[in-house]
Order: sequence, then C-alpha cells, then structure tokens
Amino acid sequence: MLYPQSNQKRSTCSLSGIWNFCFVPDDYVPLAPAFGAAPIAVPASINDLFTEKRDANYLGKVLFEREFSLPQEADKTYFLRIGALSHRAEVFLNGEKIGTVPFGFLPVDFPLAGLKNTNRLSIIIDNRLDYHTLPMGRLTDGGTMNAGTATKGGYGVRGEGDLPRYKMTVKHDFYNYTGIHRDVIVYGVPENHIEDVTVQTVVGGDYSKVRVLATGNFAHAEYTVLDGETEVTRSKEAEFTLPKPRLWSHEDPHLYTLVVSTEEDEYRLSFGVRKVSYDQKGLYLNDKPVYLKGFGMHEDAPILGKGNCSALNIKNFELLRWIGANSIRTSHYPYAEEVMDLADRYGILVTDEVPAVGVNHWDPYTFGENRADGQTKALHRSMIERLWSRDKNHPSVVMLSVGNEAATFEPASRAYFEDLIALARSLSSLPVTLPEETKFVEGNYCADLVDFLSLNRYYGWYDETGNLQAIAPLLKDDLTAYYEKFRKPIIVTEFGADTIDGFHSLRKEAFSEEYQAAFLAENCRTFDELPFVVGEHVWNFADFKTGEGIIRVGGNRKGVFTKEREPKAAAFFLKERWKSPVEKKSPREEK
Ligand code: GCB
Repeated sequence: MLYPQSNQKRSTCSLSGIWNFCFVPDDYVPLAPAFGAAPIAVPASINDLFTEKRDANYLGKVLFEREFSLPQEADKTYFLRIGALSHRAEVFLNGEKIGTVPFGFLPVDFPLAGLKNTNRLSIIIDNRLDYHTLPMGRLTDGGTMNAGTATKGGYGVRGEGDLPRYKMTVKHDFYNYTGIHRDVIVYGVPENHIEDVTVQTVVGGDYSKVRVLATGNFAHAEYTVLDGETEVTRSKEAEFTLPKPRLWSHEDPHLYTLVVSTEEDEYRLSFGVRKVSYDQKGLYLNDKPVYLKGFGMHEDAPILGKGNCSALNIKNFELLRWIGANSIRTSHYPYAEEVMDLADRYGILVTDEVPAVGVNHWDPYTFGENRADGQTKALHRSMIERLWSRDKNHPSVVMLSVGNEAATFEPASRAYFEDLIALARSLSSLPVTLPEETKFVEGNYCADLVDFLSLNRYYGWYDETGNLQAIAPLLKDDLTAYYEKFRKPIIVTEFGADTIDGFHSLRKEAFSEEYQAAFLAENCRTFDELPFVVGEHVWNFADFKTGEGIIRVGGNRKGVFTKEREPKAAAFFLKERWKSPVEKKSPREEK
C-alpha cells in the first residue's frame, strides 16, 4: 500500500480542516446535505471538542460531511484515502455509497469515479464496539439509543434536544475516542500506475543487495537510489547492488530514497538498509544485540484526542531522544503513517501492534461462538495483513505484535492465535509477539507460539500496591518461570505506577512522583539481574484518557510525561539509566 504522494505524475488534495458534523440515527442516508450541522475538525477526535458530557461520550453514528473540488485531469484516476477513523464507517460520494471502512487505526482507499466539479463527501462513523470489532468491547447500561429523534437544527447537534445518549457506556481499556483521526486525501494517479512497492534489503544476508517488487500496470520500471541528492545506483533490474551501504540503526538512522519510474508513473520511497534477526538470547540489529529501552505509548493529547498532529509527533520523538529511549510499542493499535516515518528518521525501533485489545475477561469466557469467534478472527487477520502492507518498508519496524493481553489462559485461545501468528510469520521475517498479562505458565495456551515473550507486569502497583520490597521477589519468580518453561527471551512490555504530577511524598507513597521513580528503579534493577530480559518498555510514555472509574484520576496517570508532555520525576531517573547501555549481570555474548 502506497502513501499518497504528489510529484510531476501524481497529485494530492488534502481534505483536512473543518467539516460539517451531526449525530445521526442508525438508518441515516446522506441523500441531501446535512441540515443544521455543526463545524468539526479533521483530523481530531470529536470528544474533547464538546462542552457537554453526553455529546463527548456519545455512542452511535455520527456524520462527517464536506464539499470538495479539485482540478481534474482526463488521464488521471482518482482515489480517496482515509488515513484512519474510529471505528467503522460507510462512505458516500454525492449521496451514493462508495464503500465501507471495516476497521479503525488503518488506512483505506476508495476509487472515485464520476467526480463532479463540486462533490459532497459524507462519512458516517459508528463508534460502537462489540465482540466483532477490534478493539473488542461492549456497550453497557442499555438506555435507548435514540439519536434519531430530530431536534431543532438537525439530528441531536451538541447539547440540543433531550437524548438519553449519556446512559450508555462502553467497556474498553482506554477512552473510546471517536472521529476521523488521520488525514483524508483525494489523490490522482496516472491510469497505468504503480500500485505497490516492496523494498527488501540485505537480501540473502548480503548487506549490499536490494530487491524491489513493484506492482501495477506497466511494462518496464527503472529503479534509482539516491543518498540525499546523490545518485548511488540506477538499475533496470529489480535486484541490484548498493555499494558500501550505510546501515540504518538507532545511532545512525540513515535513509536512502528509492525512485521507481515507469512509462507513465513515478513513486519515491525512503528506505533503510538494516538486518533484523533473533534467537533464544534476544534481538539483533545488523548482527549486534539490542536491549530495548522505551515505552508503550498511546496516541492521545489534550484537545486533539487521537487526531494526528505533526507538532505533537515531533515533540514525542524529541522527548524519546531526550530520555534515551531506543524503542516503542504502538500499544494498542497501529499509529499514524507520519509517526512511522518519524520513527525511521529518529532511529526508534518499533513493535507494531494490531488493535486486538479487549480480547479478555468476558464473562464467562472470551473465545467462542458470538464472542471472539470466526468473525472476529477474520477481521483480526485482515488487520494483520493491512498493517504489514502499510508498514513493510519501514526500517524502524522490528517486531510484530498480534494483540495485547488476550485471554491466553483459555484453552480456545490457542486455535485462535495459532493461525494468526502463522499468518504474521508468513508475511514477514520479523519476530512475532503477543504481550501477556497471563501469570501462570501452566495455564498459558499461547506463549510457546511467539518468538519473544512480552510480559506486562504490575508488581508494586496492581499487586502489592505501594510495596517496593515486594517487586523483586515476585518479578523474579514470575519471569524465571516463564523463561524456564518456554526458553524465549523476555521483554517486559508494561510496568508502571499511576502518578499525579506535583504530588510528593517523602515516604514514597503510591501516586507520588517519588513512588513512580522508585518503582521503576526497582523493576529495572531486577531486570538487570535476569539475563533473559532483553527489553524494558515502561507503561506509559504519557498520561492518557480512559473512561471514568475509581482507579482513574483523570485518566491513566502512569505516564512518565504528563499529557502536556512535561516530565515527572521518574523521567530523570530513566534519562540517567538509558543514557548508557544497560548493564546486565550476565551479558549476552556477541552473536
Ligand atoms: C494493562 C493494559 C494497558 C492498561 C494498563 C493499566 O495491562 O495492557 O492497556 O492501560 O494495564 O495501566 O491498567
């Protein structure tokens, strides 16, 4: 899948900006322009833009609509790209349905036939989660979903009318942000265009061999590699040599540009030359062992919600660099394509995760008919495929995660994940993982399937709250039991303590900045004693929004940075720890 691009052969027209917005009934069809609509921002979540809670927490269908015009060229074919929305949608052009968006967090493209001078684009989003969406979730507390009651000025626009929407809540691990979260772009390509490009580097273990697979409607292609402005190779063969390649790494994230030219089309793509390998001892980049230091993140910021924002993305990566992190996990869904581009540029190693979160703790079971079943699995499968087709050319992506904290303690989880992990392996040569909360090794039905054990552990927080002394013994027993049974390297993919910035405690009480710093230090000290721990990802990079509940004081506060991206005391501990290589008690030998 190619990101829309404009050059002498291709054009793009961004539809980001202000759109029209309404809450709509389930059977709404946009035959005519929305009546009495309110302005809304794209990309952004709608939730934090509203002043009324019932609007912010609305569950059901919402309409986004706008007009657009663009100069059209007769020899071009036009497509619509929706970067991502949450969670499902129907898309209409001039009142006619042109497609459905089956999932959130990943891009979709629709061909645009019959464009007029002025066009009306309508996107009806449904933000409800169920057993057949990913994230998996459920609406609770009934209440009649009655957004269809026409109120003055249209369909339940902002605080008008008396709709009982607020009665519904959703069971979901983080806040159910709603909206068009990434850019919407109309793009034109030549009729005979390049459809996809896959760049494979270090072919057959040879650092200087590159192989390109370009698909589409063309007879001949030429491949040019640029290093900055300088041409380093030009080839009519899809496999060629890159003399003395400068390798991509965390320390030197060097990128080349590949230009694919055909009779009618041209596409430019940046790529890095790097080799990812792994064994029972851990992960290697360019044959050197890497210890992962970093965070589980969220796309979440004040006002924007999950809306992609270049300024915010840069700030996040500057903070990752400042603190000395070398890696992140895109918990719990694929991040914006712009984020992946920045990870390539900043040299941040990424564990790329699909949004299979919430696949756990359903009463009385999770896996089975009308729960996580064949339908959920088909969606899950299509999301793994789509993720890889989107991210396969990013040198920063070093691992694939097929979900988070699934009910791997249920025997039926095995049949479900066996195929999905096999699918991930068939798509790429990268290691595959599934972050786990399941504690008891004997009751884990999936851990032997993955290449890295990713364990989310909260000793000293959810278990033994406030007890720093309990962390090391509990963690050591748990991690050692996992390693001894499965003999796979372990990454601790979550460990964290909620912390209210500005709350201090000399005795390091829970929720204080002092407790968070000491809690992280104690966890890290323990990892250093366990040679099979090959990575630490603190939960979380920054505070993020959740539903309201008695364990959430204004959301999940386990951030090392606040939502505004200011450091808590723990940030200085991590910066000190991560500025130099993490010293293990028994370091791995060089491979
Ligand atoms: C977890 C989840 C993560 C939550 C975290 C917490 O295990 O994977 O999504 O935010 O716990 O802080 O409760």
